[in-house]
Amino acid sequence: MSETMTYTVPAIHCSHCEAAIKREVEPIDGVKSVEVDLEHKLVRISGDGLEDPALRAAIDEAGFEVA
Ligand SMILES: [Cu+2]
Repeated sequence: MSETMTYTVPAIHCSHCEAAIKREVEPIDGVKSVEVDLEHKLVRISGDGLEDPALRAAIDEAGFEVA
């Protein structure tokens, strides 16, 4: 079953931020798509069997804090 998790990441502001987050999050098991909304500072992750701690850790690994 597919699900979507949305995180608010206030510090994202440009395509480099977007690329950094995608680079860390996309390889995670079950992740099918990562959408970064720079205007609203949101990261939407869709996939199967997503685990919140792993996604948060990946965003952190990219250098960003989840609000
Ligand atoms: Cu940036």
